[in-house]
Amino acid sequence: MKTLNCAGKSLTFDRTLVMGVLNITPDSFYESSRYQSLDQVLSTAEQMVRDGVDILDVGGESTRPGADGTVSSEQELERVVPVVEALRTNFDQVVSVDTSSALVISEASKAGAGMINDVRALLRPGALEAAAATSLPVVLMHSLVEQPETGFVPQYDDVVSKVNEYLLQRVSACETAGITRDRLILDPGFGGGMFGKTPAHDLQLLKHLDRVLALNFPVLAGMSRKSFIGAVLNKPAEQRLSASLAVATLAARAGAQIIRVHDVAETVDAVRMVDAVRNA
Ligand code: PT1
Repeated sequence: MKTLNCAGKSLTFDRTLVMGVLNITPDSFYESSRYQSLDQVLSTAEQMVRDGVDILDVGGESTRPGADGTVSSEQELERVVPVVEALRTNFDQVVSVDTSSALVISEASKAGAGMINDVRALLRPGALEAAAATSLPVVLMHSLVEQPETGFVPQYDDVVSKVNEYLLQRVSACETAGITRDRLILDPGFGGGMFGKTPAHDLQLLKHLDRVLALNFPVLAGMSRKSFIGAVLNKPAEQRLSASLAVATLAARAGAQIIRVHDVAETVDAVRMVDAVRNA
């Protein structure tokens, strides 16, 4: 059974793991996941822990559709580091840091983070080297956020092939930089235009998640309340919980090892049932 060493805490993939989203941005796409004070973040984290969360994912830069991505590394650092320290002190769960910044990677690691989660797959200057120096596990996500025209949606011949090709290129870059394969988790990057896909692409990626899993790395799926659900149901983010549980269930059933969500209690129940059926 594969186990990851996350700064002294271990994560074992013997059941589906749930990652809880802790936004410390004032402008997250899902209003009730926006936090301001450290106290608010800690009380949300405490509830997630009671609800069975495995990983607490701290993000200080919003990648939501329409957010202005102009948060400086210093500003991000100011938001993220105190939260990482407080979570590490108060809880046993692995703390993951959702960042693309080399500076934030280094400082969050010093503050006790156990995992790096980068929607830009360590493409920003210095990020590969900073991550290599930490010895932490890294989530590499597919997106086109570093392309010159963000928001441009490509016509994929086969979106799954393109995503897999990109992820394997980033795996190679990591290996060259000294990040061994056993530290890597792959994520196809559900998220519509923000991550270079249409809702149809997101649906194809979920339908064919087995092909991403066939690359033989642990897979993380982050679909909670995202716009492709809205595109199918024509409902706002506030009314996408049931559908988020449906897609989390499908991803867990396909074998995704980590599900990234806002609604921990409900998702833990859903994936526990998937695991129970798998083990029956
Ligand atoms: C994700 C992810 C993430 N998503 C990982 N990290 C976000 N590893 C932040 C929408 O379409 O999937 N995997 N960090 C949040 N980004 C988005 C993108 C939120 C699109 C919402 C949408 O609504």
